[in-house]
Amino acid sequence: MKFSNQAGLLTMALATANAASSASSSSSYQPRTYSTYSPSASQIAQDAAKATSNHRTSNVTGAAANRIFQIWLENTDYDKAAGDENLAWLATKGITLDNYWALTHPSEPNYLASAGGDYFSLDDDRFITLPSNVSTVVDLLDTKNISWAEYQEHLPYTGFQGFNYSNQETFANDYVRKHNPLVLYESVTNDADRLANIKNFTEFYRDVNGSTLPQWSFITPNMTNDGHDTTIKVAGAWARGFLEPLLSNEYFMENTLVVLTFDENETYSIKNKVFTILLGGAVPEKLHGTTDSTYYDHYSLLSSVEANWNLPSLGRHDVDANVFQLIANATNITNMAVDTTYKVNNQTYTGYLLDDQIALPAPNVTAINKNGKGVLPKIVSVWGSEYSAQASASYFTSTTTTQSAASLTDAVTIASSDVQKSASVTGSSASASGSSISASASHNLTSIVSHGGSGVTGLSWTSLVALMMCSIFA
Ligand SMILES: *[C@@H]1O[C@H](CO)[C@@H](O)[C@H](O)[C@H]1NC(C)=O
Ligand SMILES: *[C@@H]1O[C@H](CO)[C@@H](O)[C@H](O)[C@H]1NC(C)=O
Ligand SMILES: *[C@@H]1O[C@H](CO)[C@@H](O)[C@H](O)[C@H]1NC(C)=O
Ligand SMILES: *[C@@H]1O[C@H](CO)[C@@H](O)[C@H](O)[C@H]1NC(C)=O
Ligand SMILES: *[C@@H]1O[C@H](CO)[C@@H](O)[C@H](O)[C@H]1NC(C)=O
Ligand SMILES: *[C@@H]1O[C@H](CO)[C@@H](O)[C@H](O)[C@H]1NC(C)=O
Ligand SMILES: *[C@@H]1O[C@H](CO)[C@@H](O)[C@H](O)[C@H]1NC(C)=O
Ligand SMILES: *[C@@H]1O[C@H](CO)[C@@H](O)[C@H](O)[C@H]1NC(C)=O
Ligand SMILES: *[C@@H]1O[C@H](CO)[C@@H](O)[C@H](O)[C@H]1NC(C)=O
Ligand SMILES: *[C@@H]1O[C@H](CO)[C@@H](O)[C@H](O)[C@H]1NC(C)=O
Ligand SMILES: *[C@@H]1O[C@H](CO)[C@@H](O)[C@H](O)[C@H]1NC(C)=O
Ligand SMILES: CC(=O)N[C@H]1CO[C@H](CO)[C@@H](O)[C@@H]1O
Repeated sequence: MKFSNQAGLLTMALATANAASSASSSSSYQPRTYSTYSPSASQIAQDAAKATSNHRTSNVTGAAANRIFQIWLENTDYDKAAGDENLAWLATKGITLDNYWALTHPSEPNYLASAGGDYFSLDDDRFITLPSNVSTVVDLLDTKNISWAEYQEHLPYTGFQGFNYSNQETFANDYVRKHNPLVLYESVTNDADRLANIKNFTEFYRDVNGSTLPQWSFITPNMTNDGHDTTIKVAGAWARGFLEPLLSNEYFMENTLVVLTFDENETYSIKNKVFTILLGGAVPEKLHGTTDSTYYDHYSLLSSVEANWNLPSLGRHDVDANVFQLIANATNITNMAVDTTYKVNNQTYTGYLLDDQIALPAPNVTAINKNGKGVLPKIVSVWGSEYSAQASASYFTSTTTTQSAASLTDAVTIASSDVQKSASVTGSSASASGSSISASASHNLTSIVSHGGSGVTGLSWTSLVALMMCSIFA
């Protein structure tokens, strides 16, 4: 979606709100601005000389794995990926997750959500940052000194925060910020020591060879290798070429769980399910070549990390996301069955990053995650009163409805996790007690925004309610 569409949405929503109600306070409208930091190659070369890299390791024992590494490929429909010969080969070395879902379109919101437990209503790939009071998975890992790093192919230097770094000969897309989840959060980028963990592939091989791999990492191949600017054939060949030697590297393999996934499905009109494989030494050989059909989505990457190391939560969608069965089995966690009949996950809910009048959603500071832990104490102290304010302003949290999702106007596009997502418009983003409660609590805040195409579709009366609610918070 182009920015003009968001502006269009805002104007349209405001016009409707003004016409309908004096509760709308357009005077509080403050456009948010973001950096567009895109340094030149010569500036980058200068800054590179000053960059320092951490090479930290640790060995905090997890329930099912001592390392969890994720590798993200790009924009490929499930069947196309499953049909690729190299990915099919990799599948014989691990467990295929055939009911794993991306969250929305396009790329950046999916990456954003994988680190922070929400995509905050982002529906494009622009330069955004989340303020320093929004926590991520690294705040959780740090509670136990579990080492972490990111490896971004062709990141020009450790800690680079620019928008892109293109191939300096062809100027083709190479490294892009939108595929780098942690760099989107000021809680990471404001801290020089954390930035020193945001590294490139040269540093990855240094860590493999020097036995300094971290226990959590996020690995992004460049725009050629991840399939974004190429094809699934290229991405599949890259994935096998990258992983095959590692799968026989004893140091790399030991107690390691690798999650190979895709950010999103390519075709927007179909279900946004993505091909995902679990690999590595943490996967018992007897499960090689098997399929796990439990419902997962990108939030499972957070809930599984929390369960594996018995960590507190972010109080967002990480709280009740299903945990990879491998880890759930080791921690006696029961996963939820999720009805995907009406699920598409191809549209973004209205909220913070789409509408400058909507406040940052507070995490649910009272939530308990799948492994029975509360929210990270630091988050509770920062967000506690904001959560109470948002929750009490949300009259809808105490009302219930017998309407099923399917009977609502927008219902075909709303399945349980979409409905939960919509709750975060006013901050009640997560519920440990399952989807039904948050679903019944939040229908009135559900508004759906279309991607791509021309103009805005699906804007409903419910978004008006959302807008009125936010003028209360503004
Ligand atoms: C980590 O500790 C486990 C025991 O919990 C041990 O088996 C393993 O070799 C250690 N791994 C590393 C990389 O030190
Ligand atoms: C983490 O490391 C810091 C400094 O290295 C230390 O002070 C702290 O006690 C450690 N915390 C845990 C939970 O091990
Ligand atoms: C990777 O990062 C290191 C450390 O900042 C830098 O020296 C190196 O040039 C980078 N390598 C590539 C291939 O970009
Ligand atoms: C970033 O991308 C733009 C547009 O493609 C390109 O002109 C520019 O050279 C790139 N910047 C770097 C540092 O590669
Ligand atoms: C991406 O990385 C590969 C090496 O892994 C390299 O051959 C290719 O040229 C890179 N893509 C771009 C656009 O630089
Ligand atoms: C989302 O998927 C539904 C169902 O296939 C389709 O009707 C709708 O047009 C899609 N939306 C977008 C923005 O592609
Ligand atoms: C989890 O446990 C169930 C029941 O014992 C078993 O069938 C399944 O294979 C296990 N799954 C994994 C991924 O370990
Ligand atoms: C899981 O349940 C089994 C059987 O009740 C018990 O033996 C085991 O200790 C439990 N494991 C954990 C991690 O709670
Ligand atoms: C927050 O989580 C608690 C505990 O599960 C739940 O009872 C409550 O309904 C949630 N709050 C909201 C606003 O969803
Ligand atoms: C979080 O930070 C943003 C941006 O500075 C601010 O608008 C918001 O009020 C803060 N929220 C809390 C609960 O601190
Ligand atoms: C949603 O709003 C409608 C119209 O204002 C109201 O009748 C209904 O009770 C509300 N439902 C919930 C769940 O709050
Ligand atoms: C074209 C294609 O393969 N798209 C896939 C996207 O994901 C859904 C699953 O929800 C598959 O059914 C489609 O095949």
